Amino acid sequence: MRALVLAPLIFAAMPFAAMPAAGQTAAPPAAPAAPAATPAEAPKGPHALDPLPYSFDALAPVIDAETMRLHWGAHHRAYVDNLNRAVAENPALAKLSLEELLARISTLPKAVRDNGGGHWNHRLFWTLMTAPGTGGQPSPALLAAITRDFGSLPAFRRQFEQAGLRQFGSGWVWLVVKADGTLAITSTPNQDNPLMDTAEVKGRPILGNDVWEHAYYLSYRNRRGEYLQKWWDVVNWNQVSLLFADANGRP
Ligand code: MN3
Repeated sequence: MRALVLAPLIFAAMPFAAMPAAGQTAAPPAAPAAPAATPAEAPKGPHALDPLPYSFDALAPVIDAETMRLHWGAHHRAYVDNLNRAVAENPALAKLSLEELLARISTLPKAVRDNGGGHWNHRLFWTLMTAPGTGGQPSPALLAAITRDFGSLPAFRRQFEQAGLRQFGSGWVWLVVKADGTLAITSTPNQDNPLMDTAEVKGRPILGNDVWEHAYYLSYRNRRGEYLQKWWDVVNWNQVSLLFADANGRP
């Protein structure tokens, strides 16, 4: 009985449909027409969307899987695609690194500012997080600098949360190493960041949190303060400590 049941499936799988009958010519299957509303495909480079360093659900319950899927797969992807479109229009810009673009952003088109910032910010952001409770603690050197500049680690966290809450509308809150080696908390609107020549407080970000609603709205609705508090559970202090050491070693 088994062979009788399987036989039609085996025949169905054979590529008869691809073989022309006698007297006919094989026509290639028609390609489906592209929907008229689809924009032209973005150039493949020079900028690229890297894979997330963990699964979509790795940060749950602090950040839910659907938020991560949309945030990385739709929002970050759009920044990369639109940045590539923007630099494709200007070959001189296509030769510059992302950080070289940010350093002269005041001279560049708004599309480069919005999407170049969006790409740089999110690329850093993914690396600053890890599964809840696995991110370790600030290194002794970083903890000493935080204590020196903010009083204590809890005091720093409160000030960082407050800066995130005070950022009106969409933006980011940052911990930066300034040129003089001190730490500062700052926030920026939209997709700006402290590497841009337009930034009020300039420095190298070693920690940053995205306070756009797309970062938290599915789980936290309008409760940005709750998101900022719970976010500490997924902060990857091991990575932040490496970034601090690297920033301190820069000229
Ligand atoms: Mn975002």
